[in-house]
Formats: sequence, C-alpha cells, structure tokens
Amino acid sequence: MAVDYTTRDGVAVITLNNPPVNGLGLSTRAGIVEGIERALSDASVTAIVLTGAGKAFSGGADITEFNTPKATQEPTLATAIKVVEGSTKPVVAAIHSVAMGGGLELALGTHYRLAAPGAQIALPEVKLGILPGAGGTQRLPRAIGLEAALNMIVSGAPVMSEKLAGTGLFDEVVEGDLLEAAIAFARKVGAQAGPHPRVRDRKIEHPNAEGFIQFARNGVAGVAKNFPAPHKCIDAVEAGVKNGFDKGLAFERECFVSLVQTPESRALRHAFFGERAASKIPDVPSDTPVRDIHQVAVIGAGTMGGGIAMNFVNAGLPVTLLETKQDALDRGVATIRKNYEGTVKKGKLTPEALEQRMALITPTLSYEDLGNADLIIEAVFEELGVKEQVFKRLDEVAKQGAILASNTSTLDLNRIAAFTKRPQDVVGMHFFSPANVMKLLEVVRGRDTSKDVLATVMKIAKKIRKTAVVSGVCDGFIGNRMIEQYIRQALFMLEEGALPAQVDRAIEKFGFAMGPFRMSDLAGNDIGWAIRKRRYLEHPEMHYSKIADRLCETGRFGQKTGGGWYDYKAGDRTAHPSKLVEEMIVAFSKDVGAGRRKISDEEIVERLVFALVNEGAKILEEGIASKASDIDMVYLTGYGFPLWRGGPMLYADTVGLYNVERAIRRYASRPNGDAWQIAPGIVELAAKGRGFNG
Ligand code: T1G
Repeated sequence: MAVDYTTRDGVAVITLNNPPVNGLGLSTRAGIVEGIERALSDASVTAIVLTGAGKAFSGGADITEFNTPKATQEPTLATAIKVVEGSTKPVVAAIHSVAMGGGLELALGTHYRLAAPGAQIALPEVKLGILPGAGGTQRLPRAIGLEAALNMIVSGAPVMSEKLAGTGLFDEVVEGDLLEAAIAFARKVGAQAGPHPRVRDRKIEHPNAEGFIQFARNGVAGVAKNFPAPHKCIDAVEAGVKNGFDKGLAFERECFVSLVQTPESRALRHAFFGERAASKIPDVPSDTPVRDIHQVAVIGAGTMGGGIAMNFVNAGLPVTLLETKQDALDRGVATIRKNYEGTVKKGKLTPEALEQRMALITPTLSYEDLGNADLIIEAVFEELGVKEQVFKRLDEVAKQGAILASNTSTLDLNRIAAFTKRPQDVVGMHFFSPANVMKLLEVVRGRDTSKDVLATVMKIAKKIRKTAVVSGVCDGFIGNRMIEQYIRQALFMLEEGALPAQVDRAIEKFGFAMGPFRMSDLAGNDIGWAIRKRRYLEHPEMHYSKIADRLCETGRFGQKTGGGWYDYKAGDRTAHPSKLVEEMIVAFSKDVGAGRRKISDEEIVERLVFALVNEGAKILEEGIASKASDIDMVYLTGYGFPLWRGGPMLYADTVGLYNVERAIRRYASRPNGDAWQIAPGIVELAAKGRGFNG
C-alpha cells in the first residue's frame, strides 16, 4: 500500500508513501481511505495527522494514470477527500516541501493544516490543460479568498507556504519539527468536542465578486487564445460563488472531464513528461557517476560564445572567456554587460547582481588559462579547419577529465573528436541563438563520447535551465535536419504557385511563432544559401528548388540588407510583401517550366509539418533520437512549434499516421514529389493503427 499507518499517543499518523512525489494514484487513495477508517474504528485514537514521506506532501494526482481506468476507479480523489472531510475525528495535515494539485486539494479537505516554511503550494492543473478536479476551485477561494485563489488557479504558479501564513489555509507555519508539532496540535484538537471546521462551510467574501471575475476573464484572454483551461478555471470558481459549494463542485467535475480529453491537455501533459524523459538516456543508467563542474571556459566571445557564457554565469559558475584578439574579447565582454544592463532596466536584475555576474567572467587571450576548466565549450567559426586548431590546442592545455564540448551546428562531431587524443571526453553542446534565452540544448553524442560525460552534461544542462535533448551524429542533428525538409517544401511551393506571405501566414495561423520566409529574412538568407551550396556538392542527387539562390544572387539577404523575401523600412522589422520578389518568383516558375497553381493553406500546412514528421520518423529509425517525445521537445523549445499541439510527432499522432501516410503519398505523386521518400516507420505504425507516442 502506498500509505503507512502508525499511532502515537492516541494520534493516528497516516503517511503518504508513493515516491517520487506521493502522486495520488489509486493505491495511495485507497490507503488514505483505509487509514481514516482504521483510525475511526480505533477507540484509543482521538485525532489523525496526514503527512507525506520523502520530498513532498503530495505532488497531486498521478498524471500517469490519466485517461486510464485507474484514474476514475474508486476511491477517486474526490471520494478520499470526502472521507477525510467527513471524519468525526479531526484530521490535521502536516505539509512540507510540495503540496500541489490534488495534494493541496486533499489538504483542503482536512480540518486543520500546519505547514513548514518553504513549501511550494500550488494548483498547477491549468499548466496541464485541465483545472483542479477535486474541489480546488471551490475550497481554495473559501480558504484564502476569491482574488488570491483565482490568481493561483488561473496561473498555476506556486506560492511559498510562509506567504500564506495567517490565511484560512494554514492554522500554523511551523519552524521546528513539523510532525511533532502536528501530533501535538492533533492531540489538542482531539480533546475538543466536534464538529471540527470544514473549509467547505466557509463563505466566499468579496465586495464585488462579479466584477473581479470579469477582470480575471479579461486578464486571461491573451494566454487562453489557444488553451481552453484558463477560462474553465474561472467558470468553475464563478459557479461556486454564484450557486454554492455542491453545485460548484459538480460543475467543476464536468469541466475537468471535458478538459482532460482535449488535444491541448494531451499536448501539455506530453510536454510535461517529455521534458523529464529527455534527460533519460536509454543506455546511460540514472546513477552514472558525474564529473564535478566548478569552472567553465568558453572559446569565442561572439554572439554565441557570449550567450553561452551568460548561461553559466547566471547559474553562479565562473567562466573563463577566451578570444584570439583583444578588441574581439573587449567587444564580447561589453555585449554581455549590455545584455545584463537590459535586464536591470526591466527590473529583473539588481545592479549588484549584475556586477557579481560580471565578476564571474575572466577574459583571456591565452589558452594556458583554460588549464583548470572542468568544462570547455568552443563557439568559434563554423569551419572544420578552425575547429581542428582549437581542439588540438585544447588537447595540449585542458586538464585530464575536462569535458571538451563543441557548439557546432553542422559539422561532424566524430571528426572533431578525432582531433584529440581523448575522444571519449568530446561531446556536442549545440545552443540555439540567442544562447542565453533559448531553452533548447542539443547534446550531440559522438561515437566515443563516454557515458559519464553525457550524464554530466545532462545534469549541468538542468542547472543552467536548458531542455537538453541527446542527438546522434548526423548532418543537422535533430532540429536542423528536420527544418531543412520543411524549408525544401516551402521553396517548392513558391515555385508551384504560392508566395512568401501566404506560406508564412498559413503556418503562423497553424501556430508557429514565425513562418519560414520571415524566419529566413531574420536569420539571413545567406546562411541557408551557404548550406545549400554545400548540399549541392555533397548530395547532387537531392532535388532543391533554386528559387532562393536566385533571391540571394540579387543580394537580398533579408533584414540585414533591407530586403529579402520581404521589403523592410530602415529601422523597422515589419515584413512588407515585395512586388519585385513576387515578379522574380513568377518569372522563376516560368523559367523552370512550373505551371503555377493555387495552393491551399491546408496543403501548405500539411507539406511543411509532415515534412518535419517524415524526417523525424527517419531520425527515430536511425537512432539519432531515442524517442519521439525528444523530437517534440526539440521543436517545442527550439523552433517555435505551437505548445498546444505538443510537437510535430504528437501532432502526427493526433491527425493519425494513417492520414499522414495518405497525405505524403499524395504529395509524392505530384511535381517535386521526389522529395517525399516516406519513412518506413510511418507505414509500419500506420498499419498497426499506432502512433509515435504509443
Ligand atoms: N504525477 C506523476 N508523476 C509525477 C507527478 C505527478 N503529479 N509530478 C512529478 N512526477 C514525476 C516526474 O515525472 C518525475 O518522474 C519525478 O516525479 C520527479 O519530478 C485532481 C488532476 C512536484 C514540483 O502538476 O510540478 O492533481 O522523471 O523531476 O523537480 O486536481 O514534479 O523521476 O520518472 O519534476 O522535484 C497536478 C507536477 C497534477 C505537479 C517536483 N500536479 N509536478 O519537482 O521533480 S493533476 C502537478 C511538478 C491533479 C487534481 C489534478 C514537479 C514537482 P521521473 P520532477 P522536482
């Protein structure tokens, strides 16, 4: 049973014991009910304490049970809470570390609550696309008031327990031994006559509840654009305010049942577990010893190097920053300072903290100063010869056991590792620009990269708050390899009849932060041009539309040259459709004998997104990525894929691989169809009626 039961001086102590976070799965719920009944039938017991073992009081309902029979099998959480609340002997919750979601709802069903300071108190269900489904929308407003409760429920954000001292949620915030205090408190109230206070019996006082609820509704309009849960949270609280506790509870249940089945909630839960699953590498045991990282070094103080250095400095790690020339080094340090000054201006950093961070940076022109670094990351020019010089030099100066990481985004990591005598210490750490902002970090595993190096990098990635995803060695790793097929389709569609603004508008309506042409104008069309030139030499068999080359030949590299796929006014990033480019595109279609036709937005979205899915399936088959959720995490955290769709692979599952396969075969039969070599994995899974994610 995932619950322990003991008695102490006439007090029953029920301890939730379901590691890692005392998720309220079926066995835990059953254990709570049995514990209460056991205490009620024991005449020597006068009161009950409910607490949690390990690192949480409870992290809430067991999300892994959602949409399985166990989730609704009795005793449900609502039933367990009813049993607690209906106990004739007082139940005292002893809350430490974490009381979230159903865990807080359980505590709200007790008669008294004591908390240790520093405990995270939250109803984060909205972040999973659902809402508190076990009375949280009804009890929390009665415990801490309508405004504070609505803010917590709609934001899902945790509040530290000491901030809720003095509210109706906690009878005491206990500095000392929480359990001892709870047992003493229980003994005291156990001696008092009942009935003991129930949160549900309290009133929700507010001078203008209706007005505040409307204010809350206006406040969520932005974030709720693609997510139904925030509005439902407000609806449920409003129902309780207007119609009383029981009707409010029933309405909350209805809302929960409908939300838990929405694709948005499935996507958010997928992202929650995907983020955690990404740090698990199938053949690297979770107890693999890691190397200590106390001192970091970054080679290259350009845009990437500076951003990379900031990540570690933000985490409190000293960074030696190496450049080859003093002016480049000074520029790099000045840019870092400027970035921090911007953060100070926004009030998110104090001037003192800025100086503390800058003091952690040691600029140098000498490789000898890297000798004490535990982790060295190079972010130098993307050319193999330059990487060779850097890694040969590192081999001479880096201490034994130092991890040597390359930020390369296109080069072969195995070849880079081979420049050293320690390939087992070489790994890829591919940051995304701006490196101090983008959450995604592709960790590239070389043929010889050792397991403890991987385990160490995954751990340090968590410390610098990155979502790290392991990729094998291939051209473009996971993200860029897939985006290449996406861009290929975008260019073919220009040739076949579409225009840049139509393609961008269609995929931005689907939910991408930015379409391929606006993105290319921002990044610089010359970057794609250089990659394509290399591609034409390496893979002459691969058919590309040359339409982007023609654009680049006119020097239209995008925002940085005042014009690319779009026209730009000086100092203004707004993309204006360009008549000149439109004429160029039409002329190009004529030159290549491509009859232009009207292309629907639906076809645009299918060809762009299924190009990602098809390449993602090949990446899975080749073992470059170990799981589909890793690919989704890459796209959710690095490429602006809409969160409410869960990533390309989950989206494909939502559409159904049967339909994805049919669409790919349809495009394969049309002009430029040679680009659609369907991944065998899609065919196999579709035939079995399965998806990438189970
Ligand atoms: N269910 C199942 N597994 C969970 C879980 C949960 N609620 N919370 C965490 N885990 C797993 C997680 O996947 C990981 O697994 C391990 O625990 C450690 O997590 C009716 C319906 C609690 C603050 O949304 O915010 O209640 O990778 O790495 O950094 O209204 O986990 O080790 O195999 O995050 O110390 C609402 C979600 C549920 C809380 C701990 N509750 N969890 O953070 O550890 S819905 C939540 C968290 C609900 C009711 C509704 C955090 C944490 P593994 P971790 P952590």
